[in-house]
Amino acid sequence: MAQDRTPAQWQALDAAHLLHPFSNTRQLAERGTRLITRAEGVYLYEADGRQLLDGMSGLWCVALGYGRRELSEAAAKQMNELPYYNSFFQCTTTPAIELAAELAKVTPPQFSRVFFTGSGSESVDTAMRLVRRYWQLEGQPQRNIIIGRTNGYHGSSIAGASLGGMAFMHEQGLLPQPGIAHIGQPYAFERAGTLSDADFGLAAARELETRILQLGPERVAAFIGEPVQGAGGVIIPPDSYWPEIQRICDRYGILLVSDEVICGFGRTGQWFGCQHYGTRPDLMTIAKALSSGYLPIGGVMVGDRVAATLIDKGDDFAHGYTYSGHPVCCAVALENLRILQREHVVDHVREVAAPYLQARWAELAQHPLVGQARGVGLLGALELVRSKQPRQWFEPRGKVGERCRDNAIANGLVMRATADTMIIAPPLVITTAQIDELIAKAWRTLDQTHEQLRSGIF
Ligand code: PXG
Repeated sequence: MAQDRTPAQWQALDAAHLLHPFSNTRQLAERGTRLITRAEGVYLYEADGRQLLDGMSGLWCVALGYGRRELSEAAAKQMNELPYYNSFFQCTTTPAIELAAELAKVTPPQFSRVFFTGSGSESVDTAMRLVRRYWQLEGQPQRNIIIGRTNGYHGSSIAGASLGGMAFMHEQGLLPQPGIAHIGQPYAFERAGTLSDADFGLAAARELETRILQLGPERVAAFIGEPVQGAGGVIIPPDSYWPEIQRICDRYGILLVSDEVICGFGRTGQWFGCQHYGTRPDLMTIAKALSSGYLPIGGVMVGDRVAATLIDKGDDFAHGYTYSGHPVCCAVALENLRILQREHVVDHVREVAAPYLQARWAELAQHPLVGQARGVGLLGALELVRSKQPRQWFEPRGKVGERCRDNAIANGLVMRATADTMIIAPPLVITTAQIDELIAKAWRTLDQTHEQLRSGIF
């Protein structure tokens, strides 16, 4: 497919016709896009054959790595049998039923039902609709405010971008929508000051209580959060944070929504991030690793409390998408779940890959550019700083991170930069030898970036 045009021709066509997500089209056209033409295991290959270790699992999704034939075969088989039908109007398909039943097995015990969507954003949209419908059916329609967090990321739909706390997204979209409030994020490196991590975690969680009391508890419907904020820069909350959030949600009777789009399906070493932190969410949004990204599919796991009200007290739930429960996507997701179980992938993360990655990742804190190396499971972040003691960030924020990311790619490693925080989330099947390779490339990248800074190349 890539052979009938040269890479430069592909780039020119791209520049003429594509609008890329979260990108500056003018700048992109000048620089030229990187053309990825194939992938295998944890490696991507560019059109010229150059190999890149994919430290980001695509966009946090390719849990099983690339090239798993069982997944493409599951898709082909289902395509030939029944490429599409929906679950509207009294109909259903067997892959959707089987996947729903399997999800009930692998998720925490309060979940026995799922509402399927086509993406994480649609899942967040659906969660918002479910939360508000729940309170209407409970006879408390005034309970409609959902609280999210600054710098949280819940997708790019109107609901997702509103619940998320990315100021630049709000500005471009006249957001957030009404009925949404935000509290600060549990970002100890930036916000803890002289507080211990544990005390900061409690203080950050108690912002939720303060906001609930300001708004009036009778008006607050739900709190939504990612167990670990991904797109915001792998913000790992102190261990004290989530139990306190749970206590506050319980105290005021508000619903807890765990956005598991990144943390779900093994990323933290548990099946779901809420299990790592010990919370009992009422709703969980899922996507990405549900199908290892091979086909677009997401869903909302609906806990017993919400399901009972929706079913016992409700009539039609006026919500759904053409591709809710798409049979081919469900067949692939089902096979993906089976492989995760058959190959004990989550155990591999918890017992082998995560401890090894975290031990090696921590070594990077010794680099003069790194103010903090943090991680959990197969997530990692490095804070690039101008000075460690006293702590000084680079000004303006983001330029050094961008350069460091470009250096990483030149060194054959995909890392992402959010401002000056370098982040990784490699495929769950990564081996210890591949982790060594990742660390060596990250180290080389930091050295180069440091050298460029010293010689004033910026
Ligand atoms: N919730 C969370 C926690 C996410 O990370 C979404 C919802 C939305 O999912 P969809 O499938 O609609 O994209 C996400 C998506 C990045 C990046 O650069 C992160 C996401 C998507 C694209 C880029 O870190 N997360």
